[in-house]
Amino acid sequence: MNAQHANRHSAKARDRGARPGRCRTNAAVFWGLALALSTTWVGAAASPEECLWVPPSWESRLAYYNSFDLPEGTAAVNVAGLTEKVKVATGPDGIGGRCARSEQQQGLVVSGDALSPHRPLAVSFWWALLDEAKLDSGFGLFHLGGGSGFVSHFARSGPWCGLTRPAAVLQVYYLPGIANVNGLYDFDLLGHLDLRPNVWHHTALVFSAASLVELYTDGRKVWEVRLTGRNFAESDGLRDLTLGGLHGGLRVALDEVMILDRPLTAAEIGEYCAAVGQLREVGWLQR
Ligand SMILES: [Ca+2]
Repeated sequence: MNAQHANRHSAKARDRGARPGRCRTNAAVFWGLALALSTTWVGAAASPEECLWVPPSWESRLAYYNSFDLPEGTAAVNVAGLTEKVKVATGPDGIGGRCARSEQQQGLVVSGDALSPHRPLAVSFWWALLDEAKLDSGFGLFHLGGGSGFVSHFARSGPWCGLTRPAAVLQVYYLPGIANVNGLYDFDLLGHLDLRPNVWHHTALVFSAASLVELYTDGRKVWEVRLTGRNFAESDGLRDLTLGGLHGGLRVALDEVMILDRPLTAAEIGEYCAAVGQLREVGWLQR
């Protein structure tokens, strides 16, 4: 069955025509090997030619996808109609091909009603620091706001929180009726994650049942919280998403940003990260 799926996907890739040869070849190999690594991939729905790097079982629920490989960093898929609020600069050396590589302390900013976590939502992206992390360093990865409060994932050090090393935090704050969450889940991120410049990591935020927030780093669940007080609501106005670029200090490169209108499971995220990691190790993905 896996071989059959791999062949079907390779045929699809060939039919897509205008894609540059290197990318098309890599994509066919990529998902051929990914299928070999997993027994849970399912057949792909029809998709734009730019979706070659998206796991087949994710494609039909893809609301937004940006690999930063199209001219001017344009999103390949944006069926959610998200507004891109900041023009991202792109550069080489992404996890695959080009990446968002802003020289300013500003990340990717998209906005739209589809981002409200009162509905199922998953955000998957790769990131790498562009600057050397130090003991007083901080950087932002995920910030969903726009209303009265926010959901934010970042690393921070400094006297504001009594921390002497960069700590990893996921906060849910200032949403009336929801108890504030200060998910300080790793007091020494620098000691536990390779934060050297241009080392790529994967992050996924998964929202389900309007009340459960799960955080994954490099394919492994590192934290979760179930809201107390009430669930997320549309009236919270959470519709502005920034990836990278907040909380000062270090610049963050981004690649392969995917937003889905369904939760991703731990198995799906783990398999995706394992496939990408193994293919990079054997040199199939452009470094
Ligand atoms: Ca890319």
